[in-house]
Amino acid sequence: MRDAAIVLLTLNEIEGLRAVWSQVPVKEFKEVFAVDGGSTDGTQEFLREHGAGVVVQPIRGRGVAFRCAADASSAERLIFYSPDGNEDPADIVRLDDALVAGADLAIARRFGPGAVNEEDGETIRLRARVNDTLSQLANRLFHDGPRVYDTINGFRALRRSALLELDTTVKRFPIEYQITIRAMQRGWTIAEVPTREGQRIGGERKAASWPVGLDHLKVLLTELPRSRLFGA
Ligand SMILES: Nc1nc2c(ncn2[C@@H]2O[C@H](COP(=O)(O)OP(=O)(O)OP(=O)(O)O)[C@@H](O)[C@H]2O)c(=O)[nH]1
Ligand SMILES: [Mg+2]
Repeated sequence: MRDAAIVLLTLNEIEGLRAVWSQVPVKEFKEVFAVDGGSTDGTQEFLREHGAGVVVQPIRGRGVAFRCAADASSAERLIFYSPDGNEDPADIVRLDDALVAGADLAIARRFGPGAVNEEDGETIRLRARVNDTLSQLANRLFHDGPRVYDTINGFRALRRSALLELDTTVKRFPIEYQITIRAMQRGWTIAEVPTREGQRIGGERKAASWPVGLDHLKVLLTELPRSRLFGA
């Protein structure tokens, strides 16, 4: 049994959840619970029926959800998994293995050698370009180690104590970017696992592209005082 928790992040994901649940490796993990942003589509009921705990957030936002998870769990390691079809449940174990092997932060990367993201095959690939720009900036400004290809993906794992130590402030989507940048600032070991991103199954996207893109830039600016530009 792994001293780790699978943390499902859910906000009205009943269709995706039904599709992926049987592939989530629940038996191998000490804890499996969801942090839910206030679903009204049966997501919470499905989870409880299948033996998963449900922590309902006091206010919405993925950043808030990460903090709720750290407070609610007593496992050593946390693997964050969004059951909307984008993330391959087979990678849950791989991410935990990367932590056990010594990484401080493990990220499922949708870019770089051997990886596939949902825009591959399309011509414009706007989201991939924005992601690449954000990742290149983070690497140049904050990182000494090997290139991190996917600094913003939510499918990731870290020790609960590490998440608490990072003392994150972001309440909404760019929480992952802040976690990655703060890990880079501390010189932590970041491991990436190549993944195949699937298409969303049902439900609706919650991350509106432009506002979320700007929120990422705000995170970058907030973290800038601890960057190479200022001698860090
Ligand atoms: N707990 C919690 N989960 C959330 C919240 N907002 C979004 N999520 C979940 O976070 C995951 C990612 O959100 P998405 O809307 O799929 O964002 P995305 O993956 O960039 O968008 P798509 O590519 O369209 O799937 C999903 O499982 C959502 O249900 C929130 O406020 N609280
Ligand atoms: Mg998604």
